[in-house]
Amino acid sequence: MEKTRNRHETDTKQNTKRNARFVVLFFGIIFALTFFLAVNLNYCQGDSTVDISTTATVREFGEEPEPPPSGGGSGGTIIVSPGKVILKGRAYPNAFLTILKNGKVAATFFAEKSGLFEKELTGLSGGVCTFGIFAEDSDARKSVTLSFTVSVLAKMTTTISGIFISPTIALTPTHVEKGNIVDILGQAFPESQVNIFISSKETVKTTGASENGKWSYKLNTGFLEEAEHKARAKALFGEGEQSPFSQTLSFLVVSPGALVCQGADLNFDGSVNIIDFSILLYFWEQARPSNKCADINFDGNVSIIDFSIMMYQWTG
Ligand SMILES: [Ca+2]
Ligand SMILES: [Ca+2]
Repeated sequence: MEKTRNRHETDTKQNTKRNARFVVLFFGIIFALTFFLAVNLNYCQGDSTVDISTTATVREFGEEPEPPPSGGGSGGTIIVSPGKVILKGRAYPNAFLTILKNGKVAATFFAEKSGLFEKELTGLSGGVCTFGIFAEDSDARKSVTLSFTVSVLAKMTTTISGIFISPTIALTPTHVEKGNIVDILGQAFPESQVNIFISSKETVKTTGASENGKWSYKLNTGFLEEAEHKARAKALFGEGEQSPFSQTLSFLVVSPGALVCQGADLNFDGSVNIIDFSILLYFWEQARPSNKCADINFDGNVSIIDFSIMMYQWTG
């Protein structure tokens, strides 16, 4: 009986030892895998990286000294050496750039006159960070924000290069009679090619940015339907480098003469009243009415929408 109990205890001890060895081995493998991934993890991702050929490289600081311990740090505190991130790429001459780190402003600075920029962020604690960057041109127009997620490693320099800031864009006028010109303009990296994409009728127009980064295009609206259209641009430089799309702006093409209309005042007498209402009724539910002004919102039909605009502008 005693023997059996001893054997049982011996077995239990052996099992416990075996289990302990197994646990040590298991966590050893997990630790090794985690370390391996941490060292090799070096990637960029995020919505905006689809369109930019951004690359990230990581190197060790080398002989950089350890930072001094923070004031008052008690003994036994593990000092983690901060990491460093360098962002560089193309913007516009003297563009005002803002870098966001996890949604908060981390740095602001100006691009060079050449349009190139480079910014070093130091003292970053290790871990996965999402960086965003956008530019403001000399006329205070903003680019879209590019973002990328990178793994910042302690004592390492992560370089994110190949950032190509999207062009800025503006257009005027936003209401244009068919056949008239819409001026589309903005800034991009100097001497890059600028492709302007017009929709809903998918069309690409090409122009070039000058030495000072400015670009413009006079779009003749003769080929567009009388409707709302959108314009956005992207810059191309060198061999295949291209920026993401700019912001998207819209403009309305209306029929020739329609812009002389005075809203719901269909007879131009300065009031919106029963006379205008009777004109509206005359053209009620007509598509492209001969009196263009009766289609108050220029959507191609005289409908309840025009009536509601008239009620809103009603002066009596
Ligand atoms: Ca009137
Ligand atoms: Ca209408």
